[in-house]
Amino acid sequence: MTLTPLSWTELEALTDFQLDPISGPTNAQARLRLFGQSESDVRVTLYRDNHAWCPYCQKVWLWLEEKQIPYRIEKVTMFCYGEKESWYKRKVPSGMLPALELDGQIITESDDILIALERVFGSLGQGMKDPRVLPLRQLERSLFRVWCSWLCYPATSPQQEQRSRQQFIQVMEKVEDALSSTPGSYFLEEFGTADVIFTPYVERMNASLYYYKGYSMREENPHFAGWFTAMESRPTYRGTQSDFHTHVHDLPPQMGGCWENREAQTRTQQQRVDQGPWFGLPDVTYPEPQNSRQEALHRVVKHRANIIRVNPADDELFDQALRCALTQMMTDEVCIPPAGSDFALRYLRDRINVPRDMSIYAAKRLREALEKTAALVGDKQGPPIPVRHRRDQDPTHFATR
Ligand SMILES: N[C@@H](CCC(=O)N[C@@H](CS)C(=O)NCC(=O)O)C(=O)O
Repeated sequence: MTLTPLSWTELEALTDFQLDPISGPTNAQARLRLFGQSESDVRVTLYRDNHAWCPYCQKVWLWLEEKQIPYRIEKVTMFCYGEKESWYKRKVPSGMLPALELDGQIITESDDILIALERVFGSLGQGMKDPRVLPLRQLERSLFRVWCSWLCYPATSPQQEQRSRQQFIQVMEKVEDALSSTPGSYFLEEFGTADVIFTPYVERMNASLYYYKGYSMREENPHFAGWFTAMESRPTYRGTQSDFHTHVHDLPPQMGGCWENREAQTRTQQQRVDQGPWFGLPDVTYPEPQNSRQEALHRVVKHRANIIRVNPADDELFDQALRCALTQMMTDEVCIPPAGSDFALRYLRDRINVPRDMSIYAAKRLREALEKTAALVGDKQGPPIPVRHRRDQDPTHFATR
């Protein structure tokens, strides 16, 4: 059956999604986290990026969530998305993130932040300076270096590309050895600091190597796959987890460029990340929650005015097209959008940011509905996603009006 798009009021009635940002599960929208304690117990403020993307912030975020330390969150703009807030530059002149205020004292550098937090609140499993954690921290940095030299520098020859790949795989074998040397899935006997330290960059490696190099880190490395699955069993990690699409398009401006190889596998995987199907990608393997559509709908309904305003298409045309996509997502019925709205729907499809806007499965549902609806009227892609900056995601377009 073909439907006319539901009205915003009708759409709103189809979602009862609710999230308590303060006391509910880990989420990117919170400005305060209490874990059952009172506001007067808060000793910590985390200054983090608006986009919930910064890997060093994710490390501290995950640690605070795992330890259930009450904290406030202040969000700051990263350079590649927009202007850095002047109040933050007065506090931290370099503008770098994360920073942490602990009992009124500002600390920068994510490792120093974790060490300072450990001193006050105790360590998460084995701590930053534990003799078993130190070599794992070094291994994480080695993996980071070989990842950067493979991904972020153009290969001058196919042989050099091959060498960089081999160097990455060799360090990855050490990660596999480390993970297989303990009985459980984590780096040490119990989940702890070492797992938190590895999380942000291996998540970004998994995404970027899949997309730019045709290499599926999660599918090629069984112990790493087991570790990832164990991480995904933790609601804390799920709340911070991003998807392939967000990472592969956020990384180039942050890293100064990501270089793809020319393999057919790479092309296929790029097509899949950019245009779907998004379900089944190795960015997530835990089962989809039942309310992912409701979550996506709730988030769009809440921010619809800004979403429509920043879209390059005419507001009225896009309003109707967007309601068509949401109608399709909620009813599974075909809803034909206005002619010429294909590029506008794909503009939004390409700019859903996980976990800033919504969780990973909600984003897959929304990307899918936008693409299916766009395909009914054409194959025009949205404007290309910039690679030198992401000012198309400038938070001032969303926050201040
Ligand atoms: N060594 C620092 C690195 C922090 C860092 O590189 N932060 C980046 C974001 S991932 C940053 O703040 N860049 C400035 C900006 O993008 O605004 C740490 O561990 O905290």
